[in-house]
Amino acid sequence: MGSAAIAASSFSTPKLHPCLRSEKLLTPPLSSHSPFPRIPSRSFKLSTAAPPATKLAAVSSDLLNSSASSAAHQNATLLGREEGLDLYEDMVLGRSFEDMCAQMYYRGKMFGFVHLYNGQEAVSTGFIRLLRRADSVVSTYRDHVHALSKGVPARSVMAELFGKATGCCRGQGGSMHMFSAEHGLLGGFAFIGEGIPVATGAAFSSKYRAEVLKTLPEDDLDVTLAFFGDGTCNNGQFFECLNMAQLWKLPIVFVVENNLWAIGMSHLRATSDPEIYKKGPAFGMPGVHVDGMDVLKVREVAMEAIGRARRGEGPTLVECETYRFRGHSLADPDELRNPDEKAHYAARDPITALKKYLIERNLATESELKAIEKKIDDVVEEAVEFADASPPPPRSQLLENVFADPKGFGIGPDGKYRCEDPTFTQGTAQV
Ligand SMILES: Cc1ncc(C[n+]2csc(CCOP(=O)(O)OP(=O)(O)O)c2C)c(N)n1
Ligand SMILES: [Mg+2]
Repeated sequence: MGSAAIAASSFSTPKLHPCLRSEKLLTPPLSSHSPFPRIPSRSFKLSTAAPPATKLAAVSSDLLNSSASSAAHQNATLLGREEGLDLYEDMVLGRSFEDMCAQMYYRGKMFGFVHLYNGQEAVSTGFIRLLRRADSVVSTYRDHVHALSKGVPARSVMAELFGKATGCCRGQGGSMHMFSAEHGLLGGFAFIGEGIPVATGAAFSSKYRAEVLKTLPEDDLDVTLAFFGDGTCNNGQFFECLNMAQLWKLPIVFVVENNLWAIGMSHLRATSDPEIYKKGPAFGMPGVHVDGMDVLKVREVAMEAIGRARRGEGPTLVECETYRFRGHSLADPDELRNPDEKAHYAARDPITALKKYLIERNLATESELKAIEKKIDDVVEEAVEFADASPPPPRSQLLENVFADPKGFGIGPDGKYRCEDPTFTQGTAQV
C-alpha cells in the first residue's frame, strides 16, 4: 500500500498549502440551535434541552492574526515561565525520543513500521499538556509522542517499541498501538480513522457519567482529544463522528494534524476542499485553523476548545497546519516531497521558535534550556537501556487477550482445545 500510494503521487509536484496564512476561525451558521434540539426515545437524558446560545470558539481571530508574521505568539502574558519550560521540555522529549527511535530501528531493535512525529511536536504539546490525568487521548499510528505528552514514561514507550514485556502494552502492541489506561491513552490505531469513533465513545462516556450517573459535574467534564491526519478526513468515520459529537454535544476536540501529505498523496490532490476546518460548521460546531508549527498559537486555540468541551458546550474541529520532517515511516526514503517545501517548513521548526521566544522574553536563559536538553538526553538514553535490558514477553502471553474462540486451532483427541495443551505455547504441539 505504502509503495503504491507513493508511486501514484509522483504525477504532480506539490504546491504549498493555501492555508499558509494567518489563522482562521469559522463559526457555525446555526448560532443558537442545534438542528436536532430534542433527542426522542432515549432511555436517559442526553442534551434533551435546547442548547444554550452557542458560544462559538472564543478564540479571537484578531488576536491570532496580530501575530501572523511572528514565529512564536505575541501574547506573552498567557505564558508563565513554568509553563514555557514545560512546553519546551515536552517538545524536546518528543523530538529526541523520535530521533533515538530512528537509530534503534536501523539497528534492528524495532520491528514492523515505525512512523515518527518530528516536526509536529507543537500540536501534541500544545494540546495534551493542557489535559488532566482523567482526560483521554486517542491517536493514530504516529503515536509515540502523544503517549509521552500524556505522561506515559519514555521507558515504557521505548520498551513497547522493542517488543519487550515491560512495554506499556507488554510488548504486544508495538509502535502503532500504544495504550495506557492509567494515563488515559486510549490507543494508537493503525487503520486510519479507527480511533475517531473510539474517541467519540470516550467523550460519550464522560457525558453519560455526568448526566446519567451523576458522577461528574456537568460543567466540568472529562475531555477527549482525537488526533488524526489530513488524509483521514476523507474517511467516512470522520463525518459520522462529527455528526454524533455535535448532536450530543460531546466533550471532544477533533484535532487534525494537517501535514499536507497522506503517505505520498498530496492533500491538495486528494481533497475537494482542502480547508478542513470548514467542515466543522457544516455540522454546527466551530472550526478553527491554526499554525501548527507554533506551540503557543496551538496552545491558545487548544485552551478554548478544551474549555468549551469541559464546560459541556460541545465539540470543536481544529485544523493544525503542520509538517513532518521525516518520511511517512522509517521505510519511506522521502524522495517525493519538494525540497523547497521541506525547507520552508524546516525553517519554521517549532522547537527553535519556542526557544527563541523564551529567551527573547526572558522566560528562560540559554543555559537553562541546555540543561533541559541534557536532562532529556539522559531520559531517552535510560529508556533505551531499560528497553534493551528488559525481557521479551513469555510465550504464555501469546494467547492472552485473544478474544475470539480459538477453535480455529482445533480440538485435540482429548476433547480439549489444542491451545490448552501446554506444549502449544511452546510451539511443539501437533496442530
Ligand atoms: C483504513 C485505512 N486505509 C488505508 C490505510 C493505509 N494508510 C496508512 S497511513 C495512510 C495515510 C494517512 O495520512 P494522514 O491521515 O494524513 O496521516 P499522516 O500519516 O500524514 O500522519 C494510509 C492511507 C490505513 N492505514 N487504514
Ligand atoms: Mg497527513
